[in-house]
Amino acid sequence: MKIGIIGPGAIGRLLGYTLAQGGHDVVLICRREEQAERFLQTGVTYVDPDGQEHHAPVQAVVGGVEELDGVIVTVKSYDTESAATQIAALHTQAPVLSLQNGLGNAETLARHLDPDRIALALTTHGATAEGETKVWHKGRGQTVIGSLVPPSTAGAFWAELLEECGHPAALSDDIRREVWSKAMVNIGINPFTAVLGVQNGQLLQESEILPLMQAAVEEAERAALAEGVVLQGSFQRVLDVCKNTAENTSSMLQDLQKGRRTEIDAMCGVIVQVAEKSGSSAPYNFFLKKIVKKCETKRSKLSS
Ligand code: KPL
Repeated sequence: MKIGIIGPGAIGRLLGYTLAQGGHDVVLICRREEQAERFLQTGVTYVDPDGQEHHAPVQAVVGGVEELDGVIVTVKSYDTESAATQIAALHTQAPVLSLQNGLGNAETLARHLDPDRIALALTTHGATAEGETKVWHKGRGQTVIGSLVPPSTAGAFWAELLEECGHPAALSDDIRREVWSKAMVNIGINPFTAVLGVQNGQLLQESEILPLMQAAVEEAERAALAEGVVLQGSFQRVLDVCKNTAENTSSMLQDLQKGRRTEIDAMCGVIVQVAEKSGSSAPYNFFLKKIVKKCETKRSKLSS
């Protein structure tokens, strides 16, 4: 099969390598010519969890590509709109898989594409990009996939494809709930680590901060309910993840450290919007969004 991947960062490269070594034609859809050229020259360089380096040839383009059998979207949440218009312009009805952080990505894709084509995935595989073409597979995890609109077959298509390539993928019949549940964990951890400049485990030592984390997560749970998603015990999951990923630098802190835009809009920003839509407010999430945005501006000024 011929599979396009929009957004060849760490997860895009990991999936690109997996599919290419499974015998598929992988087309990495890049934003920059230099990166596309490097992929054409060297393929994807994959470093497995034991530190062994492997290579897989891939195609790479900037812009459109014809006759795809599937499209994977791994761009940052704030680039989903542009990925959606790019896919809509491809004139294909192939299934689309969003493997992205935060809330609202599926809804953005569904504004441009037939919702029956769309599947969502979450993964706990640890991967880090290096340079233009390399990916370090830091830790094996789990991938769960589901159709945006069950009973469409989009989710099963992707789960089978990845399984065949040796990447285990569990099928969920309520992926929307899983996405919201993961967002609760991100809301409870990412902005706090980003603003305080600490690793995930350090939050457990911050006794004045824990009640604020809890308030933000409970507020987000109420927003989930307003969207018809019933979640309970999210704050306990936040504490468990802090413990289990104690040494991790959250993706939001990494973004700030690199002077990049964060995905705060797709986390606290969506909670604020949902609360407003349902006639209430979400002051903790509003404040977290504001303060992370301030940090973004400061950091990007420092790094420019
Ligand atoms: O997903 C994460 C992130 O950093 O974005 C957590 C779960 C917080 C792990 O670091």
